[in-house]
Amino acid sequence: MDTFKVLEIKESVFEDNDQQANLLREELKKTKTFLLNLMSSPGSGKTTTVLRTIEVLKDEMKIGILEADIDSDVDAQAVAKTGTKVIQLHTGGMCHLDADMTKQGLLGLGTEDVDFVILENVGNLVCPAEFDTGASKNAMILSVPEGDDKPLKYPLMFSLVDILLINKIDAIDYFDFDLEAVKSRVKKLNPNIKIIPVSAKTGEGFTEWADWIRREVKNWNENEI
Ligand SMILES: Nc1nc2c(ncn2[C@@H]2O[C@H](COP(=O)(O)OP(=O)(O)OP(=O)(O)O)[C@@H](O)[C@H]2O)c(=O)[nH]1
Ligand SMILES: [Mg+2]
Repeated sequence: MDTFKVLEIKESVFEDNDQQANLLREELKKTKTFLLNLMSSPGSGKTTTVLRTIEVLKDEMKIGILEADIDSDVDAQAVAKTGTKVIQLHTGGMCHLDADMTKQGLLGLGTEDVDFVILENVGNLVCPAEFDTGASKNAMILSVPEGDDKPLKYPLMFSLVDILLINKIDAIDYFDFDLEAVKSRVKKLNPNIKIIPVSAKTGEGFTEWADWIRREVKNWNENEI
């Protein structure tokens, strides 16, 4: 028997997504729930990163996961195996989540006993960046095999997020991927961004990533938006 719900989320009826997003952030602030929106292209390693993040932080935080996909429940199944609270969201063909859809997911998950939620957004390097989900912070992954030119071709997501994980760094010797060029391209778009090279496969970089999460969760619970 499945240990998680699959929720078919409805397209939002709200016209002003930014307003909905701000309202959701205020609610999350009141309930001391830190919501991290994790975005990237399909296959760059979101679920693998979620699984390793759970492994590192599960003993110190109550974690919940929202898995958003157009179809299937393989990602929620992988998370459910760890015993972590998870819900699978189906977007009905949409390639992003907006604030109202995210709120429907959070209601389905139930956040009373959760203090850190990761929303694995739909795999897409463009659409998800166009909608504020109401998240406390936004993170993205660029993986080495995708190429170092992606910040030049798809600048929006890189310019909006708080942190960039450069994943599959274990595979860098097999690709023409100029790490320093990526860093400088991204910093030009977003001077305050934090960049961490990681491998969700080997765990490289996850101490720094976990430290960033701990710090942001603490800030979220102690400071004003
Ligand atoms: N070598 C290497 N492979 C990785 C790493 N992280 C993920 N992978 C592999 O990349 C593939 C895709 O990883 P996922 O975690 O499913 O990627 P995703 O972003 O969740 O994919 P979607 O949900 O389909 O968008 C899998 O075969 C992973 O094992 C890594 O750090 N190094
Ligand atoms: Mg995934």
